Amino acid sequence: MRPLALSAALALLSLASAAQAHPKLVSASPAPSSTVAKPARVALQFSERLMPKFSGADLMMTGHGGTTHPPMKVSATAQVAADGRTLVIVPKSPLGAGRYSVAWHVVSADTHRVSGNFAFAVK
Ligand SMILES: [Cu+2]
Repeated sequence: MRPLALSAALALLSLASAAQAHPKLVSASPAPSSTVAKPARVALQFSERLMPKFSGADLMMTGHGGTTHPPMKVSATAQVAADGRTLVIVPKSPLGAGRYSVAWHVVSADTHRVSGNFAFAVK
C-alpha cells in the first residue's frame, strides 16, 4: 500500500471507531410515540456510560385535551442512574393526560456529546 493510501485508510478507521463511541439512545420508557397510563418516571437507556454532570433532559407538555400548545416545561429532576447508562426523569407531580416531549442531551465517558428528542402521550 502506498503511504498516502495507508494514511487515508487509517483516517477512515479512526473515524469509524470515533463514530462507534458516540452514545446512542437504546431504549426509552415510555417508548417514543407510545401512549401510556400515567408514568411515574421517564427512563432513557444509552449505549455508553454517561457523564452525569453534563447529561440531562427537559420534559415538556405539548398538548392536552385534544389540543396542542407551545411547549410548557414540566418541573422534574433528571439524573443518571447507578448503572451509569440510564437517564431517569422524575416529574415533581404525576403527569396528567396529554402529549409530552423529551429533549435529552448526554455526554459519554469519552466526551462525545449527543442530543435528541422524542414524544409520548399519557392517557
Ligand atoms: Cu397541556
